[in-house]
Amino acid sequence: MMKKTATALGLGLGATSLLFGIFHPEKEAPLPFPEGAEVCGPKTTANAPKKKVNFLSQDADKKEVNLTIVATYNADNHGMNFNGYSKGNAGYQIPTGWKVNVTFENWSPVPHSVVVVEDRVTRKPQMGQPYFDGATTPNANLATTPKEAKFSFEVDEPGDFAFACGFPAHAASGHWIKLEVSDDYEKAEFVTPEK
Ligand SMILES: [Cu+2]
Repeated sequence: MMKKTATALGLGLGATSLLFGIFHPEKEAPLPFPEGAEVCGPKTTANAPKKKVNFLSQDADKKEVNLTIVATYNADNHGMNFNGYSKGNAGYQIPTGWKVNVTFENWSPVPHSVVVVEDRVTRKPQMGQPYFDGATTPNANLATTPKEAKFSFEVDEPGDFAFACGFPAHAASGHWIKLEVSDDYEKAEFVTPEK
């Protein structure tokens, strides 16, 4: 517990900056603090996204789902996260045969991208080509992806896949979330450890 004195607060913030300086690979980049946020402790402020995003909307009759996938949504995994999650600890479940429209955003000055691969590929240093036709931001493996990109693809086969960052070694460092495709799902869902 931090004492509520100016000195203790100053020391606490100093120590926090020092930690970020050492462990945060994007220390050149401004952290995604929400504007006007009160600094009341490093954990909450560092992990707060700069704005709330709707990660999923769908039309079950049309068998179509719209996803918003944000790289560096918050400070999780040193910014190497999608929608605040990393290492496959959250992800999308989508019924087989649906059309998937992705809006990708990168909120970090560090290059990131997204490409759909089989989940085991996330352990490799390079992601290679997308598993489904068109399921990638442009030039994902060269990390020249723009700040915002849209793409669509069809999940025409069930299986365990991943939305992975194509920047070399990022996926192996945990920059991926799950994409599970199954005939058993009746609708699409964004599943997190909290629900
Ligand atoms: Cu990345």
